Amino acid sequence: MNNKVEKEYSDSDIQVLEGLEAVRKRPGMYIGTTSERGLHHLVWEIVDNSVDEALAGYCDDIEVIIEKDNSITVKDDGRGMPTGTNAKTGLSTIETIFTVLHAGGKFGGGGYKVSGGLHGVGASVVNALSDWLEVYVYHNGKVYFQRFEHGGHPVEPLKIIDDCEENRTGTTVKFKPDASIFTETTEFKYEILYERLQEITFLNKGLRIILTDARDASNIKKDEFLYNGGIIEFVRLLNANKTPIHPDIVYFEGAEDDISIEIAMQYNNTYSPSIYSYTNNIKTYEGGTHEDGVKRALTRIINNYAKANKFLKDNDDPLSGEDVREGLTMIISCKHPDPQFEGQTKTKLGNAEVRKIADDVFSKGFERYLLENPTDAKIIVEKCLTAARARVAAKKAREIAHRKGDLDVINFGGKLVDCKEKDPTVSEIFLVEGDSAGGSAIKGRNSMTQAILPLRGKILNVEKARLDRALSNEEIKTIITAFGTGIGDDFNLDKLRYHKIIIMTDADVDGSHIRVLLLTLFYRFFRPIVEAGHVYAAQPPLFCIKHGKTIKYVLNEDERDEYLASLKEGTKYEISRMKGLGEMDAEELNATTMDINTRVLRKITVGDLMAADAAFNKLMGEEVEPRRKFIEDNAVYVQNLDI
Ligand code: 28G
Repeated sequence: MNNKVEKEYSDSDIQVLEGLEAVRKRPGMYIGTTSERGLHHLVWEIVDNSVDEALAGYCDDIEVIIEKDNSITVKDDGRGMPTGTNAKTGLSTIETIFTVLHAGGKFGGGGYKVSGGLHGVGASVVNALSDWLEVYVYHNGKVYFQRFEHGGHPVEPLKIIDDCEENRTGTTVKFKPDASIFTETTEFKYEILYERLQEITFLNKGLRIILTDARDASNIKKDEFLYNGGIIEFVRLLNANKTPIHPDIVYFEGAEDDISIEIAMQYNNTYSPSIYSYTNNIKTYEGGTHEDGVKRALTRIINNYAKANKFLKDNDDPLSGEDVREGLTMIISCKHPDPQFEGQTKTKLGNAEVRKIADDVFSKGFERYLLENPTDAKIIVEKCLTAARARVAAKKAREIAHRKGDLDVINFGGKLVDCKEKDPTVSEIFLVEGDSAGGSAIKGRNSMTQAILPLRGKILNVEKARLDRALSNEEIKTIITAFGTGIGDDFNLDKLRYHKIIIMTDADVDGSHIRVLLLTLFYRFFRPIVEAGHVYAAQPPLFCIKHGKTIKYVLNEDERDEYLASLKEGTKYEISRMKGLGEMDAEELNATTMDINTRVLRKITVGDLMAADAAFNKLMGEEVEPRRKFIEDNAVYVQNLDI
């Protein structure tokens, strides 16, 4: 009997280490990627546990510190992790949480949990991917402590190392990511932490998070986030460089069973909606039942109000969903004890019961708001009516364009240099930044299969332009015509004329700008093309290495170093930094970025579009100049978008 117990013990011990080893072998499976994004994911895993403690109602202060050595400290003032023994593992609860896979993620016991998507894989994954990790728990007047090293191996069992004030409770976790796993970078970016921690505090009113960057002792950065207005203040920030058309930010909340819904909204004078929804603090990029419920109610309530108050006559067509969302900034936050995440990127809320709850909460509140605020109601309804008129006009314009030219490519200014091939599966179109790069691309292309569309200057910002104006923009018309799919109701993926659409822009600020604009255009008008995997980014190389008769192009510093290291000792070589696209001649451009045998393409994903869309509010002010300045000031941020 005793033997058996002992045997089970060592089995589970081995399992623990195998579990952590599995995480180290395939970190991507647990945190998605070991890039900069994955590195920051470690912080989210730990912070999520503090936020869960806040959601449970026991914690209101969280501190995140980037320490001098690029390690991270997270502190919370919750109840402190339980200090007892775990019956299943025979280890302390704390050691179990940090060494058993998933032990941190799936606690029973109700309450809301931050989980879903990549989140919730738990503290053990962070431990497995850390050089070292320390946990301090303050509880019953004692400080409990345990340290792990080299991917999660406990140095000693949990022990009491000190006394503390009788009433102090909380958890502190310190860790240093393992540089042998995070080979791209182990440097934390203040802006990335800032963005997400601010978002978390918006979504949890009253929660305070303090972020400190202590790496540079002569310049310690510190920000404190605390929003008693919660998502109302989130909407205020999103509308900060826009022009609201009514003074108040409208806010509703309600709950049924354990499911709560909060909505904050305000219309501005732009033409596209900025609606962001969350469930348990996770952004639901793909929407879902909470968003559907609110949207459905919004359309219904505005139509009812417009009819009852004679803005719409009996025979008029009702306002469409798009009409009532034009220029709407809205945050929807749902808290659910058992959220089901669906969709391509697991960011769509699936729980069917939420649709009605969201509809009820919003419609009751909004109906009352319209009745009590007739002046604002009139402004809002009139904006929706204008949107409807523009929609009808745009449809007519589209129909006329259709009939007139049957979408003949030659009709549009002749800027597109088409390929000879008509079979879309082997045809490619390059969207090239600038006329001079466009010229080289035309000379350097394979004219059988490669079409070139030079883009001059800035593509119209489709977020700010209403559909009818966007459709009269030359560059956009040319793109729509060239693709052949049509847009909106007419969209037909089968008519796509090129199965590879390749964005070719410089790796500088202007290039980033054009990429963001193009991705936004795709997000609005051509999402299925991206979903079907037809959109790519060309990757112009950064360096050219010549030795003997060989010319080797490499994309970045790492590849350069790797290639140089692979050369035979004593090999003489010349290395040069590549020029921008516009300065390459046709031959160079072909060899580096266009030739299907040597080029490197990166597939653009729906995730890239989402990132571009989310960045939009940040990147795009009203005027071109401040926008440009913002992008320059935030070049790092734009690069973080990975687009
Ligand atoms: C500082 C960085 C990260 C945490 C707690 C508090 C409790 C806890 C954490 O319990 C197992 C789950 C719920 C009972 C819960 C303490 C209940 C009573 C806790 C953190 C068993 C885990 N007392 N604070 N885990 N519970 N903070 N911060 O990790 O059902 S994790």
